[in-house]
Amino acid sequence: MSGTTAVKAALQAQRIETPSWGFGNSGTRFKVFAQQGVPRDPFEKLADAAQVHAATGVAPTVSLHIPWDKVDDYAALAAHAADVGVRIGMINSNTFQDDAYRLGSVAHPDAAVRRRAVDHLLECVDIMDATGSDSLKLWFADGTNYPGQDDIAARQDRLAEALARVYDRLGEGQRMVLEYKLFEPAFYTTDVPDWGTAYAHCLKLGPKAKVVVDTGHHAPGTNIEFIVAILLREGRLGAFDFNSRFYADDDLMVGAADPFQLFRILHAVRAGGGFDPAAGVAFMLDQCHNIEPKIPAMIRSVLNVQEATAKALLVDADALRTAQLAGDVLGANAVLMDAYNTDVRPLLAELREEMGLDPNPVAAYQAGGYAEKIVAERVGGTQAGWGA
Ligand code: LRH
Ligand code: MN
Repeated sequence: MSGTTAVKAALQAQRIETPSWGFGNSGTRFKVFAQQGVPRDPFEKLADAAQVHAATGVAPTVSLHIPWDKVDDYAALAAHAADVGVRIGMINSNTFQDDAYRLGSVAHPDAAVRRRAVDHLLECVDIMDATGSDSLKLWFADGTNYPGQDDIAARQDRLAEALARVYDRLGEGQRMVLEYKLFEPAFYTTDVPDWGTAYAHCLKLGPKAKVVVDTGHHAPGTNIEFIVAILLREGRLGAFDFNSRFYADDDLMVGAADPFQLFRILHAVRAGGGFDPAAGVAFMLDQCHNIEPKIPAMIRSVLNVQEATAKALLVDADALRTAQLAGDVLGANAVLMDAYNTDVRPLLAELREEMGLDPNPVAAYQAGGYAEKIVAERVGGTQAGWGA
């Protein structure tokens, strides 16, 4: 993309969705460290998300997770979102925490359990209607722990049947995005373990079904930008769940563990036309801030995505193509590395000032006094968490 002006325009048009659950308490099976000032309900989560948007200018939507964000009046929740300056984004289903789901949900051997799971997914579409959300995000913990525990193909049949029921319920302008994950909580088979399985189900369902790439859901060493390039080429990349990891699904801040990988992924997005709003790719964060303060971590994460995006947009595409077509291996690699090694922070600081924002959003947030305010105000009640 030639010219700083065009790069700035693309950065200003970028939209990064924050996860409501990233503002609540989270942890591991070993411990959940509660933090003072954590939201007690979805209304307070939206207020915190509004701080991230106010500081960065590019995070206007918040993804909800049901039942973690269950309320009596979803229209009131959507109105509250508007009052604080954000909108409700994707609706995430949850068929991984009920006792009934020990052996799976939509792939469970028992039809009654499958019906229960499908009813929840259909309820999530009702919530999309009530909140104005256009996307249902599906991740299934379904799988097995031991060879022979269940029939692999039969579970795929059950999954396909459930997905078709939900697909048929989608209304005008609504879509569903299917997330894959290699393992955990299942440790032998996972029913949607990789992009190929998710893609195959989406193809069978129809054009309103696309794939979610969660950057923490692959086997170590997986070339995620290859998957991104393929899904974009097929028009089936629906969304990213951005986070980073050193080992497994660590859900650390995006770009923290491997900023070069994030750059390569966003370069593949750019090369595949994924930054074009018409491509319909949603850029979301899906993280857990187990030990770090949650709102500054979310702001830092948005900045990490912006920095990697700016570097990807600064790649000299013409020089790259020329070198690639000439078989100039080192030349082509150098074009990419020049962009990656560019310090884009001054450009982003300048853009923020042009957007009327503080060039240093984290410092601006910390100077604003909101952190102290919520610690003082949010006394009593039950802090939000995963409820597991
Ligand atoms: C599963 C996952 C999925 C969400 C959950 C919070 O690991 O990535 O996207 O439902 O985290
Ligand atoms: Mn995810």
